[in-house]
Amino acid sequence: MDQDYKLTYFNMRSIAEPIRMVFVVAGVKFEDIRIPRETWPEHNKEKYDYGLLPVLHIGDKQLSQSNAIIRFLAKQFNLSGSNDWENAKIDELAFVLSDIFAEWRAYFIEKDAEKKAELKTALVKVTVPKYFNKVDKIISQKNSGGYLVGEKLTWVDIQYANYLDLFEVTVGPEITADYPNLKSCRKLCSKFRQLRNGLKRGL
Ligand SMILES: N[C@@H](CCC(=O)N[C@@H](CS)C(=O)NCC(=O)O)C(=O)O
Repeated sequence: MDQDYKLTYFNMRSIAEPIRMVFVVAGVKFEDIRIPRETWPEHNKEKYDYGLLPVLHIGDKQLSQSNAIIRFLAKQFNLSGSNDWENAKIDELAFVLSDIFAEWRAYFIEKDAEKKAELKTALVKVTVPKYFNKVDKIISQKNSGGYLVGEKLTWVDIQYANYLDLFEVTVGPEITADYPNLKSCRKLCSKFRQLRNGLKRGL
């Protein structure tokens, strides 16, 4: 019998979208529960272990923390690395993205126009190059058929496909312009829009 997966988050992409995409890529049905942000204050948060989303329910079990959820599902759906070393390199690249995401988030939620412009410059000119120059070089030196780690699609390809797109949409195309290998390594990208079209909307 199929598992009964329910993923609960807000009606946004953010940290839940790669998890949703893992389901879509794996062709596994899930219930995509989206709580309107404005109803969250009245919501019964106690039913979630830490009062935070996303949460994955499988029957009466629940799993919190987006990174734990995506790793668990990737393992279930054969979207992990082929050995411990590949899984460690996948984690390394995922943590790179988490570091960038933390600064992107500060930029994204900033309301003051002047501060926002400063955060954008720091993000595009300092933080992103610090990491992506290296990731771009790693990819250019490996002959992997276009995957970030190993020789098959893994969840970190899905993470990068999602976040590169999110950064471009919310910051501007300049944020990824200098990383051609990273961009071309978006193995999923030709199918990316199509995959996202399979999901509900929400930035
Ligand atoms: N490290 C956690 C972060 C979870 C988190 O902070 N979720 C936010 C949305 S992105 C949330 O539920 N906020 C609601 C609140 O703080 O009441 C993860 O990756 O799942």
